[in-house]
Amino acid sequence: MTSKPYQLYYWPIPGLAEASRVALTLANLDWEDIAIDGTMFAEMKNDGTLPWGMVPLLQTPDGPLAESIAILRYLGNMCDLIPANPYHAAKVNEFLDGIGPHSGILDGTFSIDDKEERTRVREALFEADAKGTKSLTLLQEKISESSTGWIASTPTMNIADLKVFTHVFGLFSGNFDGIHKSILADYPQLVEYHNRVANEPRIKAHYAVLPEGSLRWTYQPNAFSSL
Ligand SMILES: N[C@@H](CCC(=O)N[C@@H](CS)C(=O)NCC(=O)O)C(=O)O
Repeated sequence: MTSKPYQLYYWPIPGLAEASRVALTLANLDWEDIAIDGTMFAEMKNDGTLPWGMVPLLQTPDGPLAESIAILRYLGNMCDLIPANPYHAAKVNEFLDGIGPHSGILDGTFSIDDKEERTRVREALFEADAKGTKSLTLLQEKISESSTGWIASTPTMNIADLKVFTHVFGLFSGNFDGIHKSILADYPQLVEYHNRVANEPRIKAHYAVLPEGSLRWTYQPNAFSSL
């Protein structure tokens, strides 16, 4: 077992844990990214390690913490990505709560075993008026309404930006059959937002060096410059 004070348990993909991984690094915490597999997940679920039976889970020196957004809020304090102004902080919370249904855009597709069927169902999500299209359209609108360029109109980047950035652009990594990066060509302001967050110095440094074949290429500057 690890001796690090903080341990993040999740599947070896960005997914619901990615914003918290970034926050752990930006907070300069001594942490370990623990990639679970199906066997480990079943064990953790059965032995009561997972408070709500799901991952991500963060083990902290004070005890376990579940729920991806609760984890992100906890870490947000430590990496200085929660605004001091109460209204700004509340707007960040509004976005973190509001993004919930958007995070589950692919729910129901993971259990489709047949690859062709899974691909077809996911492609349909991004047809006109379908769930994925509505989600990206709304998020683009929210970004366009921002007075500062950061999702919740805060003066500087905040944890809601970590969440929106990792969620939206994680969709297009190639990890999900049927979700093609060309979809983003219809969302120029989302791509502009991508460049803003990806070029934020701490984010840029975080993703500067990636292992061969990493799904996280979608978080690097200019990832979507050729759509
Ligand atoms: N609301 C939870 C949802 C977590 C969630 O859906 N986790 C999935 C993995 S991405 C899971 O553990 N699924 C296993 C199960 O439901 O048995 C959060 O945001 O942390």
